[in-house]
Amino acid sequence: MEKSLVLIKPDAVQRGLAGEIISRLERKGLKIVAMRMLRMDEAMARRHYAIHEGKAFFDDLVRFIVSGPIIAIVFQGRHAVDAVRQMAGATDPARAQTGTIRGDLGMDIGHNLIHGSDSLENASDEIDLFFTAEDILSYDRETDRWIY
Ligand code: DAT
Ligand code: MG
Repeated sequence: MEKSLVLIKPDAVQRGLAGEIISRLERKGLKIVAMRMLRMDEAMARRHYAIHEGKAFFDDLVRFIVSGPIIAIVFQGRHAVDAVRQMAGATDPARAQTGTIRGDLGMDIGHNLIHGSDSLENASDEIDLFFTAEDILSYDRETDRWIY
């Protein structure tokens, strides 16, 4: 099944919204298969956001993501990459639809609460930046047969 890397960003941790965000993704049916809390350093942040290097917002983005603890989570499920992106909503919370995490909980593009991988290929690379193969747990949930 597909895996997606989710980051609960520093603003969400500071605002006490980590539980709310994780809960929404769990309630959808996505399964947590790895999770850790950490504070990214600049080198890790630059690697994670390498595709944005050179853009006007890159330095602010790196400064923001290292500004406090984050929670990195691997969510697994059918179409997990798209499911997380849809639930996160548009990049700018001001444009994100009501019902999405960013639309419901955020105000500003520089404080948009959550990262979700944008493709299966990027998900795999992003997961490797935060987790080893042994960190990813494979297990069944009794509820899975009621989700699929
Ligand atoms: P997403 O997080 O929706 O995948 P992205 O990959 O295009 O968005 O950009 C990564 C992060 O960079 C995004 O979550 C917030 C920040 N960002 C993107 N575009 C921005 C902009 N125009 N101004 C300020 N920050 C921006
Ligand atoms: Mg992105």
